[in-house]
Amino acid sequence: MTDIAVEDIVSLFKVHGKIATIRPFGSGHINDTYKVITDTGNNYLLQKINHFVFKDVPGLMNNLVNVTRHLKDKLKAVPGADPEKQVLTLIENNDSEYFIEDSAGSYWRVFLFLNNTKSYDQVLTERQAFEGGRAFGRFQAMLADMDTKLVIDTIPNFHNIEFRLANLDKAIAADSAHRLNKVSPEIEFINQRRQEMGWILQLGSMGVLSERIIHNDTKFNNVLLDEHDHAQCVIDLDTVMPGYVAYDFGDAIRTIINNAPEDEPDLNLIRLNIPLFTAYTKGYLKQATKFLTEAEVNSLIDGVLLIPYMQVVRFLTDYLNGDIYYKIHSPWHNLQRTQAQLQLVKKLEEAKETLNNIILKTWQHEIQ
Ligand code: ADP
Ligand code: GN1
Ligand code: MG
Repeated sequence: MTDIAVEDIVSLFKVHGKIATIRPFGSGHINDTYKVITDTGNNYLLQKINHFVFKDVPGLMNNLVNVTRHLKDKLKAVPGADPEKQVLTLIENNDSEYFIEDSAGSYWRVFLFLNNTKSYDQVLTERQAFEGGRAFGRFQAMLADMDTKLVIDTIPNFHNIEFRLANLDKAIAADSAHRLNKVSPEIEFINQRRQEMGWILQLGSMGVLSERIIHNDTKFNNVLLDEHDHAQCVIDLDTVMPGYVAYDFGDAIRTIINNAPEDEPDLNLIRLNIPLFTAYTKGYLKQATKFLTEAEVNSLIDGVLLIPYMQVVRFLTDYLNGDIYYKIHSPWHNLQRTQAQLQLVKKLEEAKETLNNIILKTWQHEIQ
């Protein structure tokens, strides 16, 4: 699609000012994102929603309307808070709805661009990690009393490891891209851990853990920091739906504790940064201790192992399926991601006890 066509799309929304430039933005694996700069200083974020991934776009957009409304209402009651800057704002289209479908069947939406913010694919400082923890902890806290009927499952079974493993098994059986012969060690690694990784689901079915509305995609680049590195706004709300809090904790830690990018090709560079882990945990528990049960606190460490493992399963499944889900930058990108996340699981397994002690010590400190 050319720039002209993207401009036409923007003109279907109630944006203020004349468009100066539109350029691709961000490093997400799912949606297509553009920054729209206008001559008024009001900038916008245009997104083409990946409707192969999000099959019920009206349902998804209804979630976003309900979640952002709930968050803004909460913040209105907090002295000094700024709901316009701290929560995503959807822009209406000319028919006062929040998305459009173009003639090619693609779906588009527009958010207010939050100026002077930054998102990081990798965490650089303890301050950033602490702020990320605070942001996601507060996010969960603010959604704790939201009526679950107001959000649909935008991707059913999203973090259900049994479902993800069953999908992998289907991909192995089909071997549609003829890549199975390249991935025996990875499959063996996954198989050795199938049972233990079902622990959170088991705790759920035993009634020890309950689902809450969580974010479900807490990688660090889904929180915007301001120019002073204070957390400003949690973004990428497409997967906000019921799940266990350990999933959000684990997904955030996956990106924070790793000194290397998610797809690092040199496995020797994948090392754990414990100070960043500690800082995130402090920020998170500062906000979340007030609503977490003891069982949930005890489950956080399981999320730290489970979510990178689930990424191994998901990236490998996509590799075997011929790269139909995630955006890729090379034909081996999904294999590279698989191997990097697998290495991270190995490192996390070695450090499991140390990490859990940090979680429990931080929690003890918070409940005193
Ligand atoms: P994806 O689902 O593809 O990850 P995101 O919604 O996370 O898409 O957006 C991609 C990137 O765009 C983010 O990582 C962030 O850098 C930036 N971004 C998203 N929303 C905003 C916003 N409202 N203001 C400023 N930057 C944003
Ligand atoms: C995708 O959209 P993005 O890039 O924030 C994926 C997440 C994965 C992540 C891995 C809807 O997130 O579940 O954890 O890639 N989102 C979806 O980087 O599948
Ligand atoms: Mg994102």
